[in-house]
Amino acid sequence: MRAYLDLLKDVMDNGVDKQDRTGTGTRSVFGRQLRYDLAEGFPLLTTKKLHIRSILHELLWFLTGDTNIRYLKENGVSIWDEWATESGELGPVYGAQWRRWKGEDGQEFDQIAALVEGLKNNPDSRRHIINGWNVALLPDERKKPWENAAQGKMALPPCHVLYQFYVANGKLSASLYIRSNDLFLGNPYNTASLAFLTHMLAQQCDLGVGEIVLSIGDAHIYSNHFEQVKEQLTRTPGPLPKLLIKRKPESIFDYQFDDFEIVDYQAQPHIKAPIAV
Ligand code: FFO
Repeated sequence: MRAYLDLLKDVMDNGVDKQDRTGTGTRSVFGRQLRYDLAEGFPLLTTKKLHIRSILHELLWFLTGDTNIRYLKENGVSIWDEWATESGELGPVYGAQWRRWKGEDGQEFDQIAALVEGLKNNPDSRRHIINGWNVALLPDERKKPWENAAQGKMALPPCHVLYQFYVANGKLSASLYIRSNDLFLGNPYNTASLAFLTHMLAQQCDLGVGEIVLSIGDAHIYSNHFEQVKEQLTRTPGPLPKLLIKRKPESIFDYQFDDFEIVDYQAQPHIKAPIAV
């Protein structure tokens, strides 16, 4: 977690002030990498309490292929509310691309099912990839997210664009390319989400867990998060919690919220910050 705090400091000290789509303004650097050895514990930020509920429900929702926020709302999760249409649609975002990528003749590709098959049957493959960047369905950046969604485009293009998995010495590692990363609010969620997914896939494939690697394109701090970042940089990270998965579900699609327990999460108080839309 030290590396995350170092990155925040790097951006504050060396970043360039830039305008952005949301009109908020950011300070940003380009091209950074963070890595976590999952053997050292579950990479949940300890210098600010995170809302694990939101992270886990979001991941389970992606895995169902759903792109309407109804499921999230039913479970008290509001992190996608701002981008959806009035009926809760986000257009063909993550879930749709992961589970139902449409080929030319309308054929649908389930990238997650194919990934699990590949990891089980051909672990040494260098093609264990999940890609969210479906060029045909990218939104028009001049329009609002919900306007794009209403027209069948993605409300937002994927931030976590490309996942690659790697098996060696009986352990599963994951690498994720994030084109644009809101370091104060998004990054801790994205890190934990990738760690959850890696643990789930490893369990399904009877593998141990290795490392997760996050490669970030535009790594930025929104200008209305500067004070919160300064507060966070005064804090010292504590020991990482552990993840307990209480049973082995039939498939990667059968995990439920209550299957997961985070043990010994000792975090410092939450720090509130506004989300840029
Ligand atoms: N938009 C921005 N500006 N930043 C992001 O990281 C993202 N996301 C997706 C899509 N849009 C984004 C949404 N992810 C919060 C955290 C992650 C989000 C959206 C919102 C957030 O407000 N977190 C609060 C607590 C809210 C809660 O969990 O109920 C917090 O951590 O303090 C990137 O994936």
